[in-house]
Amino acid sequence: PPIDPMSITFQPPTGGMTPSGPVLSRRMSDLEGLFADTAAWRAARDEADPVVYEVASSPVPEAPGELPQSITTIHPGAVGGEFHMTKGHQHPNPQGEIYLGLSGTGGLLLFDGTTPKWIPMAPGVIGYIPPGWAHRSVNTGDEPYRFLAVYPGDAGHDYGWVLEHGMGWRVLRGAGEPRFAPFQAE
Ligand code: M6P
Ligand code: ZN
Repeated sequence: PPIDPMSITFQPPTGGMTPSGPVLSRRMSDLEGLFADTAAWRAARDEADPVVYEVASSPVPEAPGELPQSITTIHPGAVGGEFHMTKGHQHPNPQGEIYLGLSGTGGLLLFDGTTPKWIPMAPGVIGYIPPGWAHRSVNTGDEPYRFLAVYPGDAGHDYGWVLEHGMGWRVLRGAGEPRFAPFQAE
C-alpha cells in the first residue's frame, strides 16, 4: 500500500530517525571474509565482537517507486590496519543512490568490476553512486563517520558480488592520509 507524505527527524546524537523503521547493528562477527588480515579479524571478533556500524532506516518501505533513506554510523577503528567499513554491495536492479555526509570523516569506495574510485566524504558532501557501481563506506577518521543514504526502493542489496570481486582497493591507515592497496583475493 502507498504511504503518506511524511517528515522524518534526524537525531544528531545517535544517528537515529524519528519515526524510524528497522535499526540494524553489524558486529565484527558479521563481517567475515571482508578484512585482509583474517587473524586480526578473528582476534577482534573473539575478544569483544564490537559493533562496527549501525544502520537506522526510515519507515519508507523498500518497494518500487519509493525512495527509502537510511543513516549509517561507522565507528572508528581498523582491523590489521584496514579501516572499519561497511560490507558493501551491488544493486541487483542497477539504479543510482545518493549519500550525504553528516558527521566525521570517511569515504565512498566504488567499483564497477574494473576500476576502483574513491570519493572523500565529510559533512555536507554529496556522494553520487551511478547504477552498476558496487559501493562500500569507510571511516578514515577517529570519530564516528555518519552519512544519509537515499536509494530506490527496488534497487536491492547483493553482498555476494563484493565477496566474489572485492572492491578494487583496500583502505588502510597511512601516515596522515589513508593508504590504498590493491585488492587481492585472500
Ligand atoms: C547505506 C545504504 C544502505 C546500506 C547501508 C550499509 O545506508 O547504502 O542501503 O544497507 O549503507 O551498507 P551495507 O548494506 O553494504 O552493509
Ligand atoms: Zn546501495
